[in-house]
Amino acid sequence: MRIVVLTGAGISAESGLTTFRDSGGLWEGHDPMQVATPEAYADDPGLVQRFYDARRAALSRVEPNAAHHALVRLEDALGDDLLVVTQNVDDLHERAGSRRVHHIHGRLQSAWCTRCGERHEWYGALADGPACPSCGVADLRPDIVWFGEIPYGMDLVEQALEECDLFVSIGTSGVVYPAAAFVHWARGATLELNLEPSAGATDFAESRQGPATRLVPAWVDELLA
Ligand code: BV8
Repeated sequence: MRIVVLTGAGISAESGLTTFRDSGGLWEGHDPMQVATPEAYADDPGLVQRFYDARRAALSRVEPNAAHHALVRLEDALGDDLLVVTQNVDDLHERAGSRRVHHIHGRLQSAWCTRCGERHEWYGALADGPACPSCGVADLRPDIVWFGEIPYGMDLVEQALEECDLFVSIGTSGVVYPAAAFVHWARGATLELNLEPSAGATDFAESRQGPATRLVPAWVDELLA
């Protein structure tokens, strides 16, 4: 049984990381649509760097939840037949123990040098303009896919969706593309697990509502029974 799971901010909500849309559209006081863009970074790099520095710092204050752990149990059973594709830029899947996670929108804990192109694991702040460990130039940006930028590894994801027996979407509002289109690319059965029906709920063969910490463990138990 080959499964592709897509996760969004909703899977991290019960760990204490606010989602994009449940926080009334503002986030750390900013509208993600206004801050998560190359234009915003060009216009006011300090503001954008501080926005991401705050979110990177918040990671050390939260823990994975039962939904993240349930996906690890599923991976222990399925191995490489499970691919977790996440829109999230946090590290909760990895800290729960997931080994095969693909971040299509980048990661808070990666810094990308716009001068030499190298990427570096990064846990501290970037707003104070640290030098790139590779080229020494102070030109590191968050390694995040902003609106208008191309998500990472779309060909890998598209192939996995075309080959999978089941596509499960967890904790996403289904308004951001191309992730919101994955349900149409999926070959096999489709299931949505979300607090409330997403924008694309009717595109799924089945859609269940409830908190991820209840729905995901129950779904994994059902699958592994
Ligand atoms: C691209 C990183 C070309 C930043 C993010 C007009 C129409 C359609 C599309 C477009 C358009 N104009 C422009 C576009 C394209 C644009 C887009 O889709 N815009 C939308 C907003 C209209 N997309 C892009 O620009 C993308 N790039 O298209 O390039 C291309 C395409 C294909 C191939 C080649 C080239 C790049 C988009 C990436 C932007 N970066 N993140 C950062 O994190 O700061 S997006 C960001 O928001 C997240 O990463 C996530 O992907 C997205 C949506 O967030 P969600 O994860 O869904 O979270 P949200 O708050 O929205 O929803 C939470 C859900 O959880 C809710 O449904 C809630 O009910 C549920 N929930 C809450 N609590 C719980 C829960 N569920 C379960 N349990 C709970 N406890």
